[in-house]
Amino acid sequence: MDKKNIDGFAHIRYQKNQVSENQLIKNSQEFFQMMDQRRTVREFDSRPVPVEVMENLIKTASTAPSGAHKQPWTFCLISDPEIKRKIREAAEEEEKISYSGRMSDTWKQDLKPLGTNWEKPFLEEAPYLIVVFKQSYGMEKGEKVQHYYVSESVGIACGFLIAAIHQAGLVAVTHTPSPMNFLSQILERPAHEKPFLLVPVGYPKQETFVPDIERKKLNEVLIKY
Ligand code: IYR
Repeated sequence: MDKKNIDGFAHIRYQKNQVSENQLIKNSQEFFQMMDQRRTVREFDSRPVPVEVMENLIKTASTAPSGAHKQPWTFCLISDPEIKRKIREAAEEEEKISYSGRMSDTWKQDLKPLGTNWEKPFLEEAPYLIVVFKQSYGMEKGEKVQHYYVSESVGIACGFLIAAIHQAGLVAVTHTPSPMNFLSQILERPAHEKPFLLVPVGYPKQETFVPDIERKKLNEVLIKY
């Protein structure tokens, strides 16, 4: 029997091969080593990326678990230079205000090691921008549909997206200009969708540098009981 009825709803058999302890260790080590190579990169090469790759990355992000399986996300994929230009212009306008006043001195001090400022050339240089929207509620046939744990769900999908980008061989920067409502206007998104994250994606510039920063050690992030 591959199907089972629970409370009137179909459940299908799920099979995952039993993996040996040694294989578990090998798999988890290899995945960690691969992910540990990921770095946020803010400088992109102009080399184009096939749209099929971008679609695969977004398909992967959309496999994320979500509250009541409502999948409360929309991914806008932008390659149009004119739209990228508009996004850069609007983002820089907000960032200029943020860096010159909205952000506290402590915040700006904390960002010093990352070498960021209000200028965002990557918004035009990256071959693609992915703008992730969270859907506060759904709209189906003109009716409101309730969504649950929206930020958690979309946050997990973004984690999948960032991992998939790295695994494919590309780089990204998770950019959160604040406020981000200009993205709703430029991309003409409906009222139930709110901008969540802006992710420029592409090949890294031939010669690029990233901040010399370290990740916390396991004993700083793990408490075993
Ligand atoms: N949104 C600004 C500032 C910024 C904030 C944090 I927290 C960062 O980790 C990085 C940048 C910007 O993108 O420059």
